[in-house]
Amino acid sequence: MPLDISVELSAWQFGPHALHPGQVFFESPLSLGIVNLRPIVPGHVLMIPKRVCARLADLSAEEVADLFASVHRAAPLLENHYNCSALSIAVQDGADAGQTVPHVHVHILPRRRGDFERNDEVHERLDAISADSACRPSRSIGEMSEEAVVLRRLFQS
Ligand code: AMW
Repeated sequence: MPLDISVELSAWQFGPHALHPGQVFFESPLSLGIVNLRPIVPGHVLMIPKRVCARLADLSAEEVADLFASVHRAAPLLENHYNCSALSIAVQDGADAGQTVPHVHVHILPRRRGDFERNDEVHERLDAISADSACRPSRSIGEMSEEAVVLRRLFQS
């Protein structure tokens, strides 16, 4: 009998959420790149430290360096893959700044001219993530895994 993809166990957590292995598209010594449950734009992904840690200041210097080196590596690959001209790279560090998952995460969003009516709307959309979840339903593991398979290939060349 085939294994139900949705119940496969993962070694990794994103805050309180167990990650499905199919969500991970990038791995470095201390960081992971994961596809997003509810992306705001196509290619909106998250870079996270492997260790569950709520705030940026809680990370070690090695974890910060590895995390941002991972963002630096992924950013141009994503911009090119999504045929975009820019990126929004954002950290909501703490609940009062809009952080909804208590695990440091760097949002990477491929951007293009005119993708939002007002450019700063992207920040409002990031802030509205939990409120938005009713009208922007969570993606299936199958859909996220398909995206991750494609993104993994970007790092192979
Ligand atoms: W925050 O408002 O904490 O800056 O952003 C949380 C991000 O995490 C959102 O982009 C949301 O869609 C995403 N997210 C929440 N739960 C999961 C999950 N289990 N897997 C992947 N992404 C998730």
